[in-house]
Amino acid sequence: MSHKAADRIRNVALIGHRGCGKTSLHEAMLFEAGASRRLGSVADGTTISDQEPDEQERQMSIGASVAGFEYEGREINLIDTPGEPSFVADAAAALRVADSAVLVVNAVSGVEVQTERLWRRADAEGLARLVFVNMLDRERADFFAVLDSLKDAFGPHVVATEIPIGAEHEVRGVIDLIDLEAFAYEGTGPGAGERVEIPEELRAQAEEYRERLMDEVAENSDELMERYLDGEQIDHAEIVGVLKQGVSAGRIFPVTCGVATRNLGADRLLGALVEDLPSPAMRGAVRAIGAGGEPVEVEPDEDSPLLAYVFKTLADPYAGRINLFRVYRGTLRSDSQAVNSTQGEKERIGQLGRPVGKELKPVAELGAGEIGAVAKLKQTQAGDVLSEGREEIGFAALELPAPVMAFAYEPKSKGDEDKAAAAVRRLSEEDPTLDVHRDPQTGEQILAGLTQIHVEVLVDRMKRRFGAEIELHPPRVPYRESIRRPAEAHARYKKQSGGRGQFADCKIEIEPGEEESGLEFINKIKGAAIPGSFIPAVEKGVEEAMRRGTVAGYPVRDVRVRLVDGKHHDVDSSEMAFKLAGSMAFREAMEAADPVLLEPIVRLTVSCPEEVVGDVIGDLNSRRGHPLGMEPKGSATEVKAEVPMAEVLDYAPDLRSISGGRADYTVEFDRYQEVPAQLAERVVASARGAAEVGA
Ligand SMILES: Nc1nc2c(ncn2[C@@H]2O[C@H](COP(=O)(O)OP(=O)(O)OP(=O)(O)O)[C@@H](O)[C@H]2O)c(=O)[nH]1
Ligand SMILES: [Mg+2]
Repeated sequence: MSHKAADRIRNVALIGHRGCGKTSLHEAMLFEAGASRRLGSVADGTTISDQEPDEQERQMSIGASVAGFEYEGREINLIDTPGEPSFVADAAAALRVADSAVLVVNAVSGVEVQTERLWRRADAEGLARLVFVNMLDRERADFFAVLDSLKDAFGPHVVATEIPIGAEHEVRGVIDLIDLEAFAYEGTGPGAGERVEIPEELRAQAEEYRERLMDEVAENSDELMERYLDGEQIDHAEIVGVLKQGVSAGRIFPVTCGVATRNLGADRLLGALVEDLPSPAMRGAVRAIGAGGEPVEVEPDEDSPLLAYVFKTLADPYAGRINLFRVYRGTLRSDSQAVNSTQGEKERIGQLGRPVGKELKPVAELGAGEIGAVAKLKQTQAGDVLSEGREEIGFAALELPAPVMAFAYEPKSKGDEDKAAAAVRRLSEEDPTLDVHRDPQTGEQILAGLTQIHVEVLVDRMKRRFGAEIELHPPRVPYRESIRRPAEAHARYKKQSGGRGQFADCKIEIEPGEEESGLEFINKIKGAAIPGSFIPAVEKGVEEAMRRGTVAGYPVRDVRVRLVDGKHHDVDSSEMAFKLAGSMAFREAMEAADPVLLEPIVRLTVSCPEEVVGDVIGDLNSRRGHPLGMEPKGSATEVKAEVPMAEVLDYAPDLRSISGGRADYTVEFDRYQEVPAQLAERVVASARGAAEVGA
């Protein structure tokens, strides 16, 4: 097996709660490694990672950003990811193609909602992890309290490999616990860390924490454990060797620390990426899925047939579509051919590049373990597999929350429909959590995202990138109407205006039908009261009348209609006349059959921490919901309930505030149910109002 490149590579994702300093740390590491010449800042909008105008305006990362660079003879792909849950798709994609993750934590707030969720994702992908406690310079920063909260959240194998010197604005550097050496930082230039004496007052503490580290390391090697217990001196290389094995196997999670914006500690974190985190070769086979759904192991072998996974698609208005991918096996070359096995299409591969933020550095080839980009593929998009020949291998779909924040949209100016549709299509190529479709019930164009912020960003991007302006409004609730008891009606349509007249007469009986049956039309005419050729016209008339019910003008469903009698005229009867008579009869019968308004009921599944279950259920009750039950699901609790759709159109922001952002939900249509009388009055009044405005 050959791993020419795969030995040297580190694919590392920076993950963490919104605003913990990932982008700043990404910037500092690039600067420290010499991959950029200045230390950009989020506040000035000058970082390599957050290059999109909306990222700079909002001072937050929206998309994942890969920077490939050399450091100490290694090839590092450092992926900055968004912390905002609205953009979790990119964090999930980055964790899919990384071999390890650095979890960044704010030294003031410690473990937060998204910290835990992203940790679990990294765990599910089987990634090695380091923790970086950032913002040591902030007021009330407390490294040791955060260390405890990390242990509480992620278990006893979270262990400090460094501790800070000084605190809050007086933080000066760090003490390395492996070698018991201190480093002080002055200024923010590259290589700012300078070896100094361990401050006397910190010596005892440093030794105490070193012991904890050594206990943890020794647990990973019986041989080392013995010598350590015998009091033998163990050298750096040996400790690091065992530590790396433990880290790679997910048995140790080292905790480092620093101040990203002061470039304090970025150099040491780079060192830790190289020393403690696994290369693709060390990680070894990655799990994929075969044609029959069976697991397949993919070894990072450069000389085997190509297998690459596309993890992100960018819809650039100028450069067209750009795909970011990781090669898992074999080698992909510039100006070659590949097969998109997922879609069964051949693709011409043009110039390959290694991304550094928005720039692509051209390369001739990319081997197993490497991450790259390619522009202008015909079909390929995120989630697809590129291979040499056809391969029956895929990767599990990313687990992403459902887009539940739905709006109806239309272009701001009439005539811009095509432009808006094209923009929406392009954006949905790069965002698997965006759902756009036409609602068959209401006929509205629907755009659904994860949250309000998510949808705002999308609307903003449509305008900025594609010049398409749209307006949003809450989607209409697809109410329906039906009847509660049997009734009958007799209608006659008759016109005598000179020449040939119009005549049709029919008598119908109606009654509630089976659920989901729509219209069941039964012909009970005996003899030739109505000639057979006119019967379909009566049915058509009923059907047309059912499109707008008598309660509030919503479609009528689930009625059985029996045509029992009628009359015709040899000259004056026509299909048109029978259709009209059918409609008239239906409307009259419906009025007499105790008509009702129906509303869609959805099944809501909320996943939330146990502490907020009570509040979630209380809130659902106030929305006319019926809890169906709850059960533990992993570390969360799943609450299921039936709720009228009308009550959960604005559920996303409310659930967010009830749960402190720690809950998710999905909605699924269940059935139609009668609207309570009082509410029905309101719906009827507003439907009448709308009809008048429209008139
Ligand atoms: N004092 C201090 N401020 C920091 C530090 N690191 C980052 N910041 C500031 O904190 C804010 C958020 O930093 P970012 O680097 O954008 O955080 P992020 O984790 O990338 O945020 P998202 O992309 O939204 O998830 C910015 O204003 C930074 O300047 C630090 O170590 N100390
Ligand atoms: Mg960021």
